[in-house]
Amino acid sequence: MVNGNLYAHFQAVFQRRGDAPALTTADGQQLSFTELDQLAGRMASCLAAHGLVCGDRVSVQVEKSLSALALYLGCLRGGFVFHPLNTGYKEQELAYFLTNAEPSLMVCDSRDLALLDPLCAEAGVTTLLTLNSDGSGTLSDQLAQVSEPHPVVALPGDALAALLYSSGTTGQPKGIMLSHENLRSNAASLVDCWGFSEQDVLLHALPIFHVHGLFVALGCVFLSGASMRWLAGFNLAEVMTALPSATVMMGVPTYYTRLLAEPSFGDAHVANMRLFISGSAPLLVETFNDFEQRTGHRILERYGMTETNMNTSNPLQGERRAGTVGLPLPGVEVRITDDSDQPLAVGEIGNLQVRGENVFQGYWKMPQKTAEDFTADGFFNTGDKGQISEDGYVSIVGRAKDMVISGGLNIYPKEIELLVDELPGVSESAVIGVAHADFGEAVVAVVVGDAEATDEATIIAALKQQISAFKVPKRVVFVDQLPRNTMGKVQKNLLREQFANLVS
Ligand code: MLC
Ligand code: AMP
Repeated sequence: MVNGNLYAHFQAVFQRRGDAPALTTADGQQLSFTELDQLAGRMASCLAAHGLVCGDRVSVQVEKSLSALALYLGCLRGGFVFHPLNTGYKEQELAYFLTNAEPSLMVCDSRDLALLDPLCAEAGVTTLLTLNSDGSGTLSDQLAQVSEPHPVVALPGDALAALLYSSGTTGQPKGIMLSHENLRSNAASLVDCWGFSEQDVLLHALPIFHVHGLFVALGCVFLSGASMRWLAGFNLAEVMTALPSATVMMGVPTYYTRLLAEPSFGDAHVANMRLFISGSAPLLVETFNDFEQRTGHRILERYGMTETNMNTSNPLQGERRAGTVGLPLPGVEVRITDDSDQPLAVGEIGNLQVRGENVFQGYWKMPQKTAEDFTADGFFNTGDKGQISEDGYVSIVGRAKDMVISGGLNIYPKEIELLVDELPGVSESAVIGVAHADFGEAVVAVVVGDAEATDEATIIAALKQQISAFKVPKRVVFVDQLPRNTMGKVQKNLLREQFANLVS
């Protein structure tokens, strides 16, 4: 029987590629495929030594590094469920994730130990280890003592590989259960569709706590045997230095607008590139056009989400149509329906639903919520509003869910409104997204309150204490009252129009 463990598929490629370089960092460190395989094996042994068994969660909030990558691979290899956390998350956010995911082990940066120690105790997490971006920490100390690689655990394909959280328009964040086969099948499709090969060098500047950098990027390279230029984050100077030695880049639209904003970016940087891929947020037609004009490359836009991995992609060969997210990937069914889940005619706008091996296993400990988001015939309702053209190209035209995407990160207004409403001097608030030249959308809080008792800076400072910086409104504006419809619902579209030019 074929081992359904995603790592077994990666390992077959690692063994084939042997001593070839798997990745090179900005400061010139290199790791071969064999070394990466050995590191993952020792990492899995190190985790198992803490008594972890298959299916146990490992929560990870660390900066991107080679060791962090090995931690992900070690979890897959040992059959432990990888639970990555955005490095920006603060106490309140972390407390919820740890209590809900119930990990057996957590890995954090040493600087956050004082914060995480009590949170782990509260959540019943028995082991807390540290891993710093320079490779130091208690996890690394223990790793240095391990010589025996852990075997690649045999698993069925539907075994859980990762747990990633997504907030919602109401209620608490939901844990999205992704299986080894969800990840493998989707990455295998992408390797095919995007033509990945051993000759490719992917510029990897994305964080590895979200689907894009973790499953899309790493899945494509590890299933194809491509190598990587491994950057700790999107630093414009480092990206420009690394680009000439890369053949493929993946990024959120902000990466492309930042490159375009740099006058010296041009032909010399893209001499070896064969493909620029964008996703996680809408790519403006203007960015697509400007990028083509500057570099001659038509950015390939694709569409996905945490629950489904990737659903559609513009073609490698064939027309990459600006403003669309392309065609359904092989094995992924995409349809547009009305609110009763009835398919709509070609060209009509409705709910975008998907079905296929890419779609997740359900929400962690929320069977009711899972049932609500699937139709009777097994389609997942994405919460995106879409349209499909006569020739099959999908466009995302809006969102049924109240969500802002800023620099490729999702922010749910409800979460911010609940916090703002609690602040002194605030009666009520509405949080919206408005156009932002760098982040695509920026979060703005529209507040009704006592301008004598509070002000913009006070509200922003208070929120910075409580939530990740990326969720904090870039601006807070005061109004006498919020516009409401006859049902009493705040008309956010009017606020978005009124404040459209507030930050751009
Ligand atoms: C950082 N800040 C942000 C932000 N990122 N604010 C809003 N939106 C963001 N995305 C905050 C910082 O904390 C800081 O706040 C201030 O804004 C300025 O920061 P910066 O130095 O300009 O930010 P930087 O570190 O350069 O990060 C920007 C970024 C990063 C765009 C490079 O956010 C990023 O890498 N985004 C990619 C996210 C991603 O991987 N998404 C994929 C999700 S998967 P202060 O207060 O400290 O000054 C998914 C599925 C799919 O969606 O389809 O792929
Ligand atoms: P996440 O919950 O972080 O996985 O975000 C997924 C959401 O990002 C999707 O439901 C879409 O709303 C949005 N998204 C991802 N890719 C694109 C894209 N290419 N164009 C428009 N929206 C996108």
